[in-house]
Amino acid sequence: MSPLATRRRGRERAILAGRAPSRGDAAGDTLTELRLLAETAGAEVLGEVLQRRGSVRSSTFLSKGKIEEVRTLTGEQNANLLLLDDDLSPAQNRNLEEDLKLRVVDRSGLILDIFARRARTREARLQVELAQLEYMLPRLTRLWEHLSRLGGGIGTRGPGETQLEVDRRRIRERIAKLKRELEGVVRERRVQRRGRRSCHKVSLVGYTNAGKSTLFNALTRARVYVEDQLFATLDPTTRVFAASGGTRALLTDTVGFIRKLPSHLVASFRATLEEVSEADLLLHVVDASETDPERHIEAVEAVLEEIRALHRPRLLVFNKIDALPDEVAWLGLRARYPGASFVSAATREGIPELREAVLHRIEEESRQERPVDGRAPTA
Ligand SMILES: Nc1nc2c(ncn2[C@@H]2O[C@H](COP(=O)(O)OP(=O)(O)OP(=O)(O)O)[C@@H](O)[C@H]2O)c(=O)[nH]1
Ligand SMILES: [Mg+2]
Repeated sequence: MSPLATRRRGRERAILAGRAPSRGDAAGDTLTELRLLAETAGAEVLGEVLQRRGSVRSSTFLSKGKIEEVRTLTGEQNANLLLLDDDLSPAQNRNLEEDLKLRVVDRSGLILDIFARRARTREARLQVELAQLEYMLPRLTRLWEHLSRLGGGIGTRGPGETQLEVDRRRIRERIAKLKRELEGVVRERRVQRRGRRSCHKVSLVGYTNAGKSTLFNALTRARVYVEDQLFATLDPTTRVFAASGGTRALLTDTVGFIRKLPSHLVASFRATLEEVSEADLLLHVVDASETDPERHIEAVEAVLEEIRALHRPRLLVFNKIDALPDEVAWLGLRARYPGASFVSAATREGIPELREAVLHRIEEESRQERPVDGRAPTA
């Protein structure tokens, strides 16, 4: 089902394309994330093409000149895939593929593919399949329109259209079925959470690869999966992480966010993300060694807004301080984010202080908004 699944035998040979950085952006940084995504999806990156901002062509996204550049590179490198850093409309995707005679996968398609590879549990599989089908539905229409136009005339149009209708109906039926199953998952999770109502709930959120799972392990002594790849975690895991003087707190590790996370994914990961929107405190984990942490912070806040969790109490936690280049970088961050915590989940530096800060904060929050039994005030 995944866009890249058809050619998994050999490694995919990919060319990347994206928009050149606008003034003020770190140069050379633009396609770094796409390269990581491509590699996480198992592709080999053989070349890159950058298009000037503002020169997007509505029919193909890439300008004529850039299409020729891609064509040349593809020939030279014997590439079999073009990966776009942006999202394409179904029509742009098809036009580019036709013009280049090359498979084209956009940013959402690529992220969906990675999620599909990562999904292990029933819940994650249901959520990813739903997002994939929603993504496919409008593209399927285009595909059949395209085929019936190619064949043209008598004998092809009828069956083409009929087949399209059949396929669409089957996909819609499957979508409806997945939604029903996911409703069941949402209900199960709600029941589970009800059982934990007397505990304070803390959720880790942050950009993918920020070190959330490593920090989760450091705070709870659990051993969840940690990997230097994007979207290592898809399923939420919850553990007790602190109990002092009657304060019981649970910590949840969950899926990472990314710039332009496909909205189908956000919507279908509702069961997973409800953990976040109902947390008493969010620990927003940021990779301190990133060149532009603010960009990641903003991307995470955009997703929090989408899942209606931006209003939850939040604590900013800079992780990987061991990987900061020098003292100046460290002081710069401290000055810029005075309320934040600074830790290294790897060396455990700052972990005891973070634990204290979290406990202090949840006690403060609960004094403000709830009576002692842990339920929200009724009035
Ligand atoms: N140097 C350094 N590396 C770290 C630290 N914490 C995590 N890492 C590394 O960062 C990478 C990502 O860590 P994860 O804990 O999997 O990150 P995550 O935020 O859970 O990522 P996803 O689940 O993919 O969203 C791994 O290679 C970790 O070893 C740290 O404090 N210092
Ligand atoms: Mg993780």
